Amino acid sequence: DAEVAPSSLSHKARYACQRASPLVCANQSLAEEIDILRRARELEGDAVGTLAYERAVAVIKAYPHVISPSRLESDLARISGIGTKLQVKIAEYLKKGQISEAREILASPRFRSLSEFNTIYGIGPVTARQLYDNGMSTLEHLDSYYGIRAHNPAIEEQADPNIIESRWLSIKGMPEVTIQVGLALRRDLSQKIPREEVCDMHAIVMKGLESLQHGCVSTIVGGYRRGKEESNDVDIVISHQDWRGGGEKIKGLCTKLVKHLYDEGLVTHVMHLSSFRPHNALRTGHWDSLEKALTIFRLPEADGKSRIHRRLDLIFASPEAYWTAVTGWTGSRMFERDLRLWAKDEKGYKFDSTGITRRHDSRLFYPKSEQEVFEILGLEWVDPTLRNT
Ligand code: DGT
Ligand code: MG
Repeated sequence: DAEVAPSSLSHKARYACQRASPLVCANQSLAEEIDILRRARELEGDAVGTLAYERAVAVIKAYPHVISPSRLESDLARISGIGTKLQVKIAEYLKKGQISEAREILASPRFRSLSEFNTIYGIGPVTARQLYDNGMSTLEHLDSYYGIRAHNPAIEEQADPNIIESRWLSIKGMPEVTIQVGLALRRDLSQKIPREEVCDMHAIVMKGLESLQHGCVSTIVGGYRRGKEESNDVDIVISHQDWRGGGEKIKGLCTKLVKHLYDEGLVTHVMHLSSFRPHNALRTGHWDSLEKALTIFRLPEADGKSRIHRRLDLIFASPEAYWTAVTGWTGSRMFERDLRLWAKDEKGYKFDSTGITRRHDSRLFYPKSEQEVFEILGLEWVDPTLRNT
């Protein structure tokens, strides 16, 4: 057996946030095969099917033994989330080493196009289907539809600092501009980011931040924190070390940092920039929201070689929301979903990246560490590297 889970975390637990899900599991290729079935449902907009297969993949990712036909029958089949239909598919996999439905999906022209479209920044399943249903099947079709030429400096570079304000405004609420940038930069953005480059990006961002505001703290979250060797983007949660008054030092800093990085030529595009949402019924009087910037970033040239564009997400939290933001942005998506469900259905709390609220008396909690987030929610600690559910 490949991995041994800490004894307190049972693979049979109902919620993904109670289980240990390593990056590479004991049944990795089976999990990947079933993930193809999930992908197909996701791309077709079948929310129920997507969730069912996502849960199935999550159960398999936490299952600590190599699955055999007898284990399937005597053990795995008894775990909630593995229904009869899925047992048949797993049995087929154990017999033939593949699932015929997965092979059919991979061979389907529609699936191929939707998958490829969905790799473009700004194109989700709904847009992908709309484009395909309008007769487009290749990225070249999308290029001509969105007016992307082979070389399009206006989109590839936002070279003129004077246009940044208008460019920000025009991008906000204009998904087609995001898609244009996504298409123009796809050769860069489709390449995965090695851990070392994630660290270089983080260091340079924090250097810029220190010049604007002394004493900020940060954590690289997302897949990087879960131990992934290569990431699709870089996600950084930022706050201030001062527990009292730190919130004031963080307010507005997101926009300032993005402008600074833009002026330095590091941020090339700003895809989305949001500030605090002041109203939150459950969290009045609490600085309850996060500032967020979704950007395209490029490291400075090294040894005369230019670097490629990367996606960089910056999330600013007040000190009291820092650890819930770190927890909420570490992922995986399934882990986060079950964390919210667990908090709500089992504990009577509302959990999200902006904080923890007890529902019956609206009491707010300000965890001072990520361990404390788990303690408040009544959960065993799950190391980030075991949240790959
Ligand atoms: P990748 O694809 O290598 O970047 O993998 P991840 O796991 O880093 O995926 P990513 O970057 O899409 O998301 C990181 C985590 O942050 C994920 O668990 C979901 C969460 N997340 C993403 N977008 C949002 C958002 O808009 N709001 C909140 N609260 N969480 C988000
Ligand atoms: Mg990420």
